[in-house]
Amino acid sequence: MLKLIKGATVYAPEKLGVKDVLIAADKICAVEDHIELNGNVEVEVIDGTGKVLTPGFIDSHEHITGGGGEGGFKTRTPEATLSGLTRYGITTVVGCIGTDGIGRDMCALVAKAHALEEEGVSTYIYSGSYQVPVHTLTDSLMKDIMMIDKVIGVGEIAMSDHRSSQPTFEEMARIVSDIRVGGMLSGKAGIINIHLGDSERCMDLIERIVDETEIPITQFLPTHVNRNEMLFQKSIEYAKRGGYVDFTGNEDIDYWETICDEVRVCNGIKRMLDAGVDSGLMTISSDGQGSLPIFSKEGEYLGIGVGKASCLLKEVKECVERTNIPLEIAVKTITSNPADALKLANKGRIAVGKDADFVLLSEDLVIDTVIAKGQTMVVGGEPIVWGTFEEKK
Ligand code: FWO
Ligand code: ZN
Repeated sequence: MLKLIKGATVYAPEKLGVKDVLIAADKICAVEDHIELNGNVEVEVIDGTGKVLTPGFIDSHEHITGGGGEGGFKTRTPEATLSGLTRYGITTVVGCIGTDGIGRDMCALVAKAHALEEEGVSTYIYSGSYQVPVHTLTDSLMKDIMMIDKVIGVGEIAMSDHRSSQPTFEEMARIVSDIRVGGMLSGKAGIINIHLGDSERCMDLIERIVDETEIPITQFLPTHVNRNEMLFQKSIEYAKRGGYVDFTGNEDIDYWETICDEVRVCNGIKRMLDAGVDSGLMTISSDGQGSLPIFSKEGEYLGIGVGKASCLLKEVKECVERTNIPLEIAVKTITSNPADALKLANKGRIAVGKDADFVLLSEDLVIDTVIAKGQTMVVGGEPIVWGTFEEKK
């Protein structure tokens, strides 16, 4: 029940230097220069010498029940698996529903979130899908967030997209106020995760709500801000006002850069830092198991891919290696920043009392060990704990 990670360079995410970290059950109970136990209690020692230790990664936007469908039923994407999260360092995931708010429903989302929690990672969900009115589980959005423990917000609500419900200002203002107050009453973030599409309306509706109502800008978590240059430029100004902005990682940006003007995450984060955006406002999510459909300018379906959870670490690595962003800044985007935005008090940091979620990596950021809620899930980069029906490969 005791684990001692010795001698790793700890990024909490701020760089603490070489530390020993003691874990008791599922909690961090000490972070010191040296920890010696007197030998009369059993402890598993993990050698972190020469390695980097970070908090477990938080993926704030993943289609854990599967997504897709934009090309018809055969383009429904597969659901997430335990090892498909843990092998990429993800120990906390927020599940959402996207375009298909009928074939994917809230009961399945709650059930899948419980399944992954039982298998060993920490899970939360957004109520709803692209659609407005929101497809809730109970008869109201406030009731969903107040009465369903795993619900921490609403999303992904689509706007500025030919697949959205074309929500009005009034509809959006009501959704945000309901989720905010429902969150307040249940001690949760009450965040609205907004899907931004490719249209030139960008985040206009969000800015109108911030400007014309009492809703604070921190109530919003707009995602896909790097999906095109026009939207990205608007999101820099938005972030400078103090709003959170979520980048969608891309495992194959070298290809996507040839077919659209998606902004490579490491370049986008560098541009925002250079523009004076607070490094605590930027998050990266994977859109894992979500579809990556391609449409013509006329909105005609051309083809489809699937988002990959592996992109989180890949994008952080690119930040460090391609745009020289210090690791303690880059790793905030998938640890303390989403934890703060989503008000996950026990997540996102290596500190006494926090959940024992860790990623131990080589100095060139290749995953060695992943620990979730104090349980070792990955060793030597390979899962040792598998989902119920996963093929052990
Ligand atoms: C993005 C999720 C998109 C689903 O625009 O929103 O479709 O329901 O599974 N994915 N529609 C992907 C871009 C950011 C590249 C989703 C997807
Ligand atoms: Zn989306």
